[in-house]
Amino acid sequence: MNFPNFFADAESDFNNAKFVLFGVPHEKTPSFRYGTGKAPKEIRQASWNFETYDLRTGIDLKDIQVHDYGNLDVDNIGSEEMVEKVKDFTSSLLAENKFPIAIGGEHSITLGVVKAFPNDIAVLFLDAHMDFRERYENDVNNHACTMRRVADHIKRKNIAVLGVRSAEKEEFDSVREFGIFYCDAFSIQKAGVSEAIQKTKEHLKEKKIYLTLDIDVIDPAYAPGASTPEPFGLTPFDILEIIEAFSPQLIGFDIVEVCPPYDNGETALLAAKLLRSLIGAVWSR
Ligand SMILES: [Mn+2]
Repeated sequence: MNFPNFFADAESDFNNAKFVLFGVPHEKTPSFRYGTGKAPKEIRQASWNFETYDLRTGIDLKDIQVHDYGNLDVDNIGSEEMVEKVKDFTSSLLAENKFPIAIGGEHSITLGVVKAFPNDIAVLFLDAHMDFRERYENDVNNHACTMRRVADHIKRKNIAVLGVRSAEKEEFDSVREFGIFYCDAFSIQKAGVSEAIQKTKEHLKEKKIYLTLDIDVIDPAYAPGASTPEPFGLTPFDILEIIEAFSPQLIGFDIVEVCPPYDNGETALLAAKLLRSLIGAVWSR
C-alpha cells in the first residue's frame, strides 16, 4: 500500500509551520551497506501507521504546525556540495524561526545542518560510532568523520556523545585529547540511562542543543535496518528518555543512517515514531 509521500500529520503550510521536516537522501560513502538514500521515503510511509494522539504528552499531533518540505535534491552532487546545500537550506529555515528536522541519508548530512547554527551551540550525538576520523577513504566529509567535522565548527567542550561502543583506538585517543564528553553504551547499561542524562546535563549545562540520532545507537535487535549495525546498543525506551530529558533545550534534530533494504520496515517505523515523539516533546515543553 502507498500512502501520501509526506510525513503523516505534517499538513501545515510553510509559513505557519513551527517545525519543518526535510529529507536529505545523500548516500555517497557507505562502508558496509547501501540503502540510506531510501530512508526519507520509507520513514514518511511508516509515519502513516500511527495515531495522531500522543499518550506521553497528551498532545494531538494534528494540533502541531509541522511542514514537510520534501527532499533536497542531492542526487548528483558530492559530499562537500551536499553539506553547503543543507547548510543554506537550514539557514533559510532558521531565518524564519523554524525548528529544522532533517531525515538522512548518511550521517554526513549533520554537518550541513550544524553549520547553519551559531558556533556556540552544543551538539549531542547518539551514535554507536565515534565518527572521529580526520578523513576516511580520502574524503573529509565521509560519514566516518562527522563528529570530527562538527568539532571543527563548534567548541569541543560543547559536544557530547551517548551510546558509543565502536571506534578505532586512535579515535578514542583523540576524543580524549580533545576533551570531548562521552558515555559509552556499556556504562549506560550498567548505571542506567538516567545517570548518563544527568552527567550530560552537568556537562552541557543550559546550552541550546542540536540533537543528531544515528539509528545505529539503538541495538540491532530493535533497529536492524541500519547501515553499520553494532550489537550492545541502547533501547528505544532509552532514546525516548533522552529526547524528553533534553527537549527543553533542543533547537534542531536529525535522524540518519536508517537503511530500509535490510529489514521488514521495523527500523523506519521506529524512526518515524521517534520523530513524532520528539515533535510532541519539543512542542509541549
Ligand atoms: Mn554510527
